[in-house]
Amino acid sequence: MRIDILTLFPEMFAGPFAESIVARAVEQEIVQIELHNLRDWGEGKRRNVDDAPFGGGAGMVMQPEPFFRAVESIPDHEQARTILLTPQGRLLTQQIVDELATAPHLILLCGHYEGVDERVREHLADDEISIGDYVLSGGEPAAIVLVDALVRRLPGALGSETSLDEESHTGGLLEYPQYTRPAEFRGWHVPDILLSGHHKEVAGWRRRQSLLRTAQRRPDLLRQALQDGDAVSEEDRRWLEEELETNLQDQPPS
Ligand code: 6GU
Repeated sequence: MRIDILTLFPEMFAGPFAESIVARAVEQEIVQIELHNLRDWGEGKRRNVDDAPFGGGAGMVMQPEPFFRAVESIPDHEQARTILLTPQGRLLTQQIVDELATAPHLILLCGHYEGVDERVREHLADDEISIGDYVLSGGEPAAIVLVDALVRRLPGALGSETSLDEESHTGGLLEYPQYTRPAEFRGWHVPDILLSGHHKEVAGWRRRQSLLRTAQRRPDLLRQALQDGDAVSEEDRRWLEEELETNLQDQPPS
């Protein structure tokens, strides 16, 4: 996969892309990441990239020209999927990540200041993504999040491919709790079942923990997983129903 990133602040990406999974994927040529400084495509001697909003108001708006010129400088940009990072975009989910991870070429447009001229959204971007319902100072941290989530879905990017299947959100449920040595830490014990060596029972416990956690913390995700059908088995469903009923009975009357 190739990812081109258009930004006024290319240096914001240096740290995050120099470490861990993303750095290794770049080294192994699983992903090619190209940063483009929008300032290089600014107009005039001052390389202007922003101006006051028409109609008045506070702050500056990023002009369309640098975005268009930068995109048009990218080889085969016509075949790429161009994504504007904006708090007005569709909310990023694992499903969207997995879908985007199949694209051979993405172009990420990072806005800043009060916003980006609407013509970028209308005539340059194919898609708009937000990473959550809060406001960032610019699209850069969102692009870093998106690249990280994408790269770890590319074949070969993770050490052991099996670790993908059991992650939180893959399969629509949160992950079960994990423990490592020591078996007792400051008086807190690891659940006995995990030390038992009974693989089938460990798997069953983990599945139930995963269901229970999702029910308690993210009922919205559980509802979706139950609707999706194949994410939750009939056995899971029966167990969870019984468990939640028992838990409700355990609550003191209010
Ligand atoms: Cl993509 N950009 C900005 N500026 N703020 C955000 C965001 C993006 N996603 C969530 N908040």
